[in-house]
Amino acid sequence: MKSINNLRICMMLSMLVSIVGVRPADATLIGGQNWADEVASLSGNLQNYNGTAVGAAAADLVLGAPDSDVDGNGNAWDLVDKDNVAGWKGSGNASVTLYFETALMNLDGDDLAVTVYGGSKCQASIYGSIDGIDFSHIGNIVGTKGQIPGRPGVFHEPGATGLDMFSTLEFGSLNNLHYIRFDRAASGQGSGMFFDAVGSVPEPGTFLLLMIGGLGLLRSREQA
Ligand SMILES: [Ca+2]
Ligand SMILES: [Ca+2]
Ligand SMILES: [Ca+2]
Repeated sequence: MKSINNLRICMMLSMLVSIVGVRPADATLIGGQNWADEVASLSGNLQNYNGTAVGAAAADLVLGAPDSDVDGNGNAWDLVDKDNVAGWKGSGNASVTLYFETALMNLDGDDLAVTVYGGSKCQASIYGSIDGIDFSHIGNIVGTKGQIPGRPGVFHEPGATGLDMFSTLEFGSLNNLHYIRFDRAASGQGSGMFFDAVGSVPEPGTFLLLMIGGLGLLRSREQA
C-alpha cells in the first residue's frame, strides 16, 4: 500500500512538474529571448516618436518583445508600423532604467540586443547593474552618418551589427545583470533615438525558429 501511495505521490509530483513545465513560459522569455519586464526608473524628456505617450507611459513601450516594425522592413515608422517605442528627440536630458526579472547572462560574444531607431547623430550610453545601485558602463549606441533616409520618421537602426535587427552590446566582465540603463548622450538635429525593445541576444537555434515563424506570418498575411 505504501508503495502505491508513493507511486501516487510520484505521479502527482511529475504531473505538477509537467504543469509547471508547460505553463506559458516566464513572461520575460518570448521568442527565446529575455526581454525587459519593468521600468525601474526614468528621468528627463522621454516620449514615443509622435509624443502620444510621454514619461512613464512612453517608457512602458520598451517592455517586452519588439512590436513597432510591423512590416518587418527594419525601418520605423511605415504606415502599418506602430509607435510602440520610447526615446527622445529635440533637446534635453533623458534616461530610462529597465528591470529584468531573470538576470541577463554574459554569453560568449554579445549579450544585449537592442531594437532601436535613431538619427545620424543619435547617441546613448548604456549601463548595467546587478542590484540597481551600482551601474557599470557597458557601451554606447551611436548613429551612423548618412544612415537617415529622406523622409522624416523613417530611421534605420543605428550601428546595427551582423545581427541586423539589433544593436548588440557585450557585457565585458559583468554577468547576471538585472538592470540596464540608457542615458541620452547627444542633443540637437539628428539626435532623435527611440527604443522598441531590449533583451538578451537570441541563441543561434532561436534565429531559425524566428525565421520559420516569420515566414509563417508572411504566408498568413499573404493569404489574408
Ligand atoms: Ca517598418
Ligand atoms: Ca559576453
Ligand atoms: Ca516596443
